[in-house]
Amino acid sequence: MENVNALKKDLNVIVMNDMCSYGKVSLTVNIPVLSAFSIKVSPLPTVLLSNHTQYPSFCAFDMTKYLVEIIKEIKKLKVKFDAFYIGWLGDRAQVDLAISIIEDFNIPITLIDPILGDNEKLYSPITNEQVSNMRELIKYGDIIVPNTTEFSALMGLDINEKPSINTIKENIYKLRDLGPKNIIVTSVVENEKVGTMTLANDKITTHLLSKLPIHIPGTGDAFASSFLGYLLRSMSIEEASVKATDFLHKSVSQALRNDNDRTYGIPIEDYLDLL
Ligand code: PXL
Repeated sequence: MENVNALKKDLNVIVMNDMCSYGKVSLTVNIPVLSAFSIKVSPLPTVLLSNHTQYPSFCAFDMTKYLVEIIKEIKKLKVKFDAFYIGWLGDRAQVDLAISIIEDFNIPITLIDPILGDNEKLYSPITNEQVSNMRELIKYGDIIVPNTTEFSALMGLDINEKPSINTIKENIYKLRDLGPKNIIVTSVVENEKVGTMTLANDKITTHLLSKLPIHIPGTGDAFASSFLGYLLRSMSIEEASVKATDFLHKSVSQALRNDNDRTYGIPIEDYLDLL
């Protein structure tokens, strides 16, 4: 990793996301990736699951009532957090909890990964009400990182159809009108390429690399975590977005070459040295 001086500062990130016992997504991706940047992670697990929702069956336990108590105690510690990362939220009460953290903790950066779906489908437990809640929450985001399915869901576009690069360009300012300051759309595809479109500081930049054939769960979590790592290690939003896109591209390319269980997700531990 670059920027050795930037590695010296003590950085704390609080992450509100679900925790799956099996399958490499959400907190089990956030923690190793952010830790690889020497960032301290304080996890707030929103839901405990047996495994992620790409498997045909799973069980899930809502953590709201415990989180309320945990957040009260964390507040007493008066820790200065450098960023607040929000991922998978259960019901409305969890959205309100996230808003209470934003309002009470005075954290300089709020990054929201509006986890709702992928591959032109909402994840099986996600309801239209959760989409509406997320549409409301994103106004608090300094940066939001929807994939193209989440972009369509937030914008009320047909989620069964992958938006073209022109459709994303036409709609990205409208998404910003809902309140988020900066937007990075992931899994953007054009011709034989895949990558990200970033709207930051009023400017759109697109970073596309060679298209990879297979979708693997957890790539959005790895993107958002590495993006935040680079951002906190002093890169601009545009630079951090390019670096995170490159990291994902390299790690997915390698994961495809190896004979991994693709439903499980990227074994991210194997690829931290690519950061
Ligand atoms: O990576 C997104 C994600 C997060 N959390 C859960 C999931 C998924 C994707 O499948 O199932 C529980």
